[in-house]
Amino acid sequence: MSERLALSKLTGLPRTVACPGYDPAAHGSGIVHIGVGAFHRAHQAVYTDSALARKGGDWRIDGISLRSTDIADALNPQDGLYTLIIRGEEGISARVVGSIRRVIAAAREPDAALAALAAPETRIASMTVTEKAYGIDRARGAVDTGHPAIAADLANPRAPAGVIGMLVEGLRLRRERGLAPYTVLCCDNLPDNGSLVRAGVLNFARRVDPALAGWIENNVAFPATMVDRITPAATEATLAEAERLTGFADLAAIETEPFTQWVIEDHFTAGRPAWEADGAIFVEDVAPYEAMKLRMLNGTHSMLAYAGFLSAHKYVRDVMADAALARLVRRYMQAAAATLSPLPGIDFTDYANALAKRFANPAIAHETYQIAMDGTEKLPQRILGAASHALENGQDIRPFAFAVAAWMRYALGRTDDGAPYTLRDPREEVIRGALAGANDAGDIARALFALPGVFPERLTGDERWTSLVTEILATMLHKGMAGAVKEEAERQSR
Ligand code: CS2
Repeated sequence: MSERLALSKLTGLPRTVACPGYDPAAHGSGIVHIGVGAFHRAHQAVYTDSALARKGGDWRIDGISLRSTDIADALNPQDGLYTLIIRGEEGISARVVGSIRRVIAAAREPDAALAALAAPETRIASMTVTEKAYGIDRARGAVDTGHPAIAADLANPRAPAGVIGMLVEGLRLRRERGLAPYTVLCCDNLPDNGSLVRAGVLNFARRVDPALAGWIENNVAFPATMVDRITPAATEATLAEAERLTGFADLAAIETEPFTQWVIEDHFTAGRPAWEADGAIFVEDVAPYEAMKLRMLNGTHSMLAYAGFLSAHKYVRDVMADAALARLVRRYMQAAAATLSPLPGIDFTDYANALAKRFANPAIAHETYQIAMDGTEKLPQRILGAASHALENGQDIRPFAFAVAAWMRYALGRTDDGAPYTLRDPREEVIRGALAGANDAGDIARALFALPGVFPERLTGDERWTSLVTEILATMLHKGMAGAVKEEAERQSR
């Protein structure tokens, strides 16, 4: 293996690799980011890198990894540097990103994580921890006391291990020390993510320290954001490619697409980096952008992930090369667009065309099985809200029913050939229990519709919806997924 990438090696990089346009070591940190996964490294860290290059400031990022220690062990010996590989149809480019200062593995150094949140220079606490990590009951705007991290942190709030507990303890320490709070910036694919996290943080704080809750309510900003960049999990091939491009070993390299988008509510009480320098868009209200992205991009992604995985398509690009499935992708986007309120300056047909092109990008190996993960956490905001809207407004519900039937078929945990796979869903056990003894499409649909906290009453209480999902699921069971997809696409062209 070559030498590891590090600050002292930047001058040794080939000219073809773009370097930070600033001296990373000369900038202090101002952001603590929880969840330093591939997505953060392809998105917020890159915007911050560009902002540092163009506008300077002490805005480097101290990462916190909640559970795994791998990313800390990969990035820290590299002085936080990593290679971002961008793969478009036109070719490949590489850039070394310098905005991450260090990563704290909270499981190993819990005090260091809290110290970073409570440090005077920390002005933003942002996060990408995936939907399931929050433990917020959306319907009630309160924490879910049955969520493992919430339960553990409520019992031991001074030594939190989950994201909400950590944000609250960080704020408690700041208040105790007379420091201004940080702005809390949620960058996960959740509707109204700012308000959602605010509700969870306030509710948690109320349970442990009501005076703190009052202080948070009056002083802490929780701007909402819409984030977008298709970023597959890194593989050995990613790391090998980074080494080939840079000449250095890099255990934190990632690859992503050329497209990137970030829409943010400009409400930061303690300042922020000049993210607009790299094209971030600041708006009054993120909600309509978020709805468009969640329903058109992520909803379609989930639909094609279940139908594609079970049609033996490993990658999203393979799904797009399957004419029948590609037609269903188009149909789904159109139906999702019909549930949205108009957004000035955005043509949903153009947006759909751009999405189809991004999904088809032959250079991006995005696994359907990766997107299929955590379905019960993703379905509500991606598919079920749009389905409810369509049902209530007399619009076409069939594309949504097909998507949900595909998820139900996936929830059985075996392919049409009988090969088993794990669902990789936090409710996996519950699903298995619910499906024990379910024999036909009717039993399966009934059992899954009854899962607590997934399907809204508006859908499960409507016979048109439940019978359509059941009917499509029955076709999937009888004809196999590929057969059902073909039949559905033919129906579409009739
Ligand atoms: C995907 C998203 O894995 C998934 O569920 O739908 O990660 C998607 O690639 C991103 O939201 C794109 O911005």
